[in-house]
Amino acid sequence: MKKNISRRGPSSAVSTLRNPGAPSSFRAFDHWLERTRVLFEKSLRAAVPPAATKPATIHRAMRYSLLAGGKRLRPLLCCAASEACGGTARAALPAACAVEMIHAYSLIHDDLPCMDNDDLRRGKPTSHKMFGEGIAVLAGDALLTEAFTVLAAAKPLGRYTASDLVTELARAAGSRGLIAGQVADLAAEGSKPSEPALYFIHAAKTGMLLRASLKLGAMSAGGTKTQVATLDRFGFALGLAFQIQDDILDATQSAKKLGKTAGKDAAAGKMTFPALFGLEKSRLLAEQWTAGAIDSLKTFGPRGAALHLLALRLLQRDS
Ligand code: GRG
Repeated sequence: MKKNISRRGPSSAVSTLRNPGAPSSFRAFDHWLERTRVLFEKSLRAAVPPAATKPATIHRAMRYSLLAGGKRLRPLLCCAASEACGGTARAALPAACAVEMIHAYSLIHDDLPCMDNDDLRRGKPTSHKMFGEGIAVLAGDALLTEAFTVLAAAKPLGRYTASDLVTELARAAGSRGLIAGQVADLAAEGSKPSEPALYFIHAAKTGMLLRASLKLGAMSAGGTKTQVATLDRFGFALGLAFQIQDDILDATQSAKKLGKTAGKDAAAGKMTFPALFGLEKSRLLAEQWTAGAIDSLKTFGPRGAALHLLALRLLQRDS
């Protein structure tokens, strides 16, 4: 897997994270978040068949997991990337829905007894607890498949075709992307923690879909090859920062706060950043990767503001 930023990220930029700018830019960002979420949620509800569509069980199960909330990070990145390249959030909606559908499928399958065996997701019973294992497997399969129907209907601007977008997402979700990360994660359980293995798992499991979300947003807007590559670098660094923070929260927050079982990584002997580096160093690494991500946005100027503030918010989150 290509790494465009050094392992530790540029530490010189870390201090700017603690003094990110005027509160007015945060207010504008909050409005952007609200507007973009409303636009996205409406589009997502329409992207999958209504719950009563036969066979109703599968459509109820798909909608149960897909419309259960969550941060909507991937669609927000997708819309912000489109805007950073001079496009609109609306232009990125097919891609935003497709990446969230892939994300929902991966969570359903990850929660299954044969994977992480979890009962709680986003504060609600997991899919297999609600519908049984068979329907949960099928709901994941259906979301994965339908994501490509949704994306194939995209009308990207300029130099890209819907087929380019479909290829990009299929690569990120496939056996050299998300699946590779999950395979490495399964293989690593109970084995001796190693830094290269840890980086690989997180760059694949978390990073690949974040990178694809950004690239698809940029491609939807007809962004240049340089813009797409820059957002890919941003996504790589952001993915690591996000996952380190996720590991820290798993080790330090309650299940009530997280909406999912807490402390599960340590109990399962998972390879995590706190397990390998301790909490203090993990916090520093999360800051460094966030700073590295933000640093790569310079060429976008003010158009990169939403991505910049999204990266900061992710670092500051407590759930
Ligand atoms: C295909 C089974 C299968 C797995 C692929 C993506 C993945 C690998 C597994 C999902 C579980 C997991 C812990 C992934 C790491 C990425 C991550 C932190 C997911 C949670 O994403 P958030 O925090 O979730 O964005 P919300 O609920 O906010 O959408």
